[in-house]
Amino acid sequence: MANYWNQEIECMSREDMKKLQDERLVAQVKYVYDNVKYYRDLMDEKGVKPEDISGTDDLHKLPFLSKADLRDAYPYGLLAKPLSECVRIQSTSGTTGKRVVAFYTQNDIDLWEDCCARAIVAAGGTKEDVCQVCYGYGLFTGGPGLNGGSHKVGCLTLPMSSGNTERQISFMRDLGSTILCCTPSYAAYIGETLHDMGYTTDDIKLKAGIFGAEPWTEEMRHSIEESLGIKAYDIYGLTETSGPGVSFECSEQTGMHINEDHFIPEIIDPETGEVLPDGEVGELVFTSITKEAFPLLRYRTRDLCVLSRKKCSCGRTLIKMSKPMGRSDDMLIIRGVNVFPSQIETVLIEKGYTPNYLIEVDRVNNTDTLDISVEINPDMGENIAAQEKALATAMKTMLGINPKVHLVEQKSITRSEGKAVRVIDRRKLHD
Ligand code: DLL
Repeated sequence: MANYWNQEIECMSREDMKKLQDERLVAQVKYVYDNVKYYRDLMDEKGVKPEDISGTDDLHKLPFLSKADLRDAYPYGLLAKPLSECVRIQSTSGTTGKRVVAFYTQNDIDLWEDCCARAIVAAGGTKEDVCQVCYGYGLFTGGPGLNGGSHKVGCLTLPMSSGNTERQISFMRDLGSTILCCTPSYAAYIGETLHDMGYTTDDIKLKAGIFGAEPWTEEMRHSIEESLGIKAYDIYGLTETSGPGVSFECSEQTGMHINEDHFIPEIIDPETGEVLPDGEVGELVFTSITKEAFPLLRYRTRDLCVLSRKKCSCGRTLIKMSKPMGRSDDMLIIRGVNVFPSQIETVLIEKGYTPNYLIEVDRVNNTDTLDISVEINPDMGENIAAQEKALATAMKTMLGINPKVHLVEQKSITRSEGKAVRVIDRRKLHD
């Protein structure tokens, strides 16, 4: 039996979905124009009035919003409701510049948790499940979002937050957790710790994992699925759009269904801003059509991905987005070549190494350097120099440039309990 949280919406005909989006968009644009001076000024500057927007076909007429706008308008400049009607804030983990702060009315929280409930049900969750949430709680949206979704579905919810990995495993065993929610890098760490503690997948009851908040490759998915004995589902979202649950994976595991009754996606050329057709890689842009406190029209996520309208075997008709291939600002330009950390991860796991690695970029005598440290796999024999050389050759084929590869001791690379930090770019420190 296919399981949906809201079958009427998730399997709605394209025609009805467009109608729903058209109606909601028209109302949301007027609402934002009337209540958010910052965006009204942007529309006025572009010469667009709410009356010019009669449906999704007019979306391209609206101005974009970017993270820079959020910083300009910090903290209250994009708020569409009086503070007295807001009941919560969440915020990004932002390490540079000002944080992004998002506001929620009670209705916003209900809709957000509903989106997360759809994701849990799509991963096979029911009220019989025990759902262990090891995303961080607090300002980060991961813990609160999945926690709320899990309650809605009626799972027994374990609000663990991240960290104390051995205790996570004790709880998982004692309470028979069946669903695990955390970042993929933390899931990999939990799997590693389980085996280090002398257990196997027979000692736990997990069946599914809902992993997101950072990029992860297909190779990483297979490695986590094997080490925890589960099916691993992707989930996507960002603080600006409420948090996790903007899109979620179903049993087909070929991309994430976007909750289009709340968010209209577009793909644009990140350089020109031009809207690209489905199937082309570009920057993902979202327009919220149901949010009350913090509505964002044409918000540029900086995440690069592809949209697909192919029919899905799960029966959902919601459009799918591919795994983000990284953020446009995650891309490293090394000696003029574009390098994504995910390409490095793919090679490492394909070649039998663990997903514990560190990428260091620097500039020495005006030339960019790329050093990749990865932990030794003792099954690969004693000749370290030969292994480093083989890995460097495989990297060269994938990336087009020559890195220096360093095999380091097992467990010497710091494990992540939240979003992994895998790149240190020292060039920025010199600039
Ligand atoms: O990471 C929200 C979230 C929590 C999503 C839990 C999924 C699970 P932020 O901290 O604002 O919010 O970071 C948002 O993280 O623009 C992407 O670059 C990245 N990201 C989120 N989900 C995925 C994913 C949360 N499934 C930023 N794959 C986004 C790749 C992801 N990147």
